[in-house]
Amino acid sequence: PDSRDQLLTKISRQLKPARFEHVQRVEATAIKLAKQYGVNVEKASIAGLIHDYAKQRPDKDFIDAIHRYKLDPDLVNWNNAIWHGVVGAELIKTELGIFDEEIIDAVRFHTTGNRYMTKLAQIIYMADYIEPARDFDGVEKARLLTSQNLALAVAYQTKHTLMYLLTNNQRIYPKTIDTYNAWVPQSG
Ligand code: DGI
Ligand code: FE
Ligand code: FE
Ligand code: FE
Repeated sequence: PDSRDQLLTKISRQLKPARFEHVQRVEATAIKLAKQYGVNVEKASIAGLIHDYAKQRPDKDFIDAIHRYKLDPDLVNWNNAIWHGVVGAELIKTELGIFDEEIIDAVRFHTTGNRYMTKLAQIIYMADYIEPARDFDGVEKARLLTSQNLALAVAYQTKHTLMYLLTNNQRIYPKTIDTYNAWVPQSG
């Protein structure tokens, strides 16, 4: 397996500087959360670094991969926001030789979440949302919740992402709704 330095070199070839800096902040945030929540720190580091590996690929690469890996055909109706995690996970296996299912799932679910997420996947989902350069209404609440209760933080992010997408007339990927239904605490 690659050392962290080898991985950094490969990732830096795929990403523009601002995005490369983002993934390093996500890594650092994920490592802190992994220590707090008793998750494998090396996996958190790798997953943080690679989560946006495919973010700057041309659409054609994703369309090709959806066919080549026989992924859900409905994926062709979506866009980079959805592809870079779900399809990016397959590119990572092929191009980086990272096959750890838990790491791959953390990448796969980092944008939409999923009904089932390991602690590692929850950490990557949250670290991406709260890394130090993120600045939006509610980010402080998200940071506090993440430090107190990971599951409630996942619910908080999912709800706020949904509200943001609805407000901006964007389509909702069905898995995002699944995530909401699975993680928002039952009441009444
Ligand atoms: O890649 P990042 O910018 O670090 O962050 P991300 O992967 O969490 O989110 C990428 C984008 O995906 C973000 O602008 C919100 C968008 N997104 C998340 N869920 C959905 C979605 N876009 C659509 N259309 N539908 C969704 O369900
Ligand atoms: Fe992303
Ligand atoms: Fe995210
Ligand atoms: Fe990201």
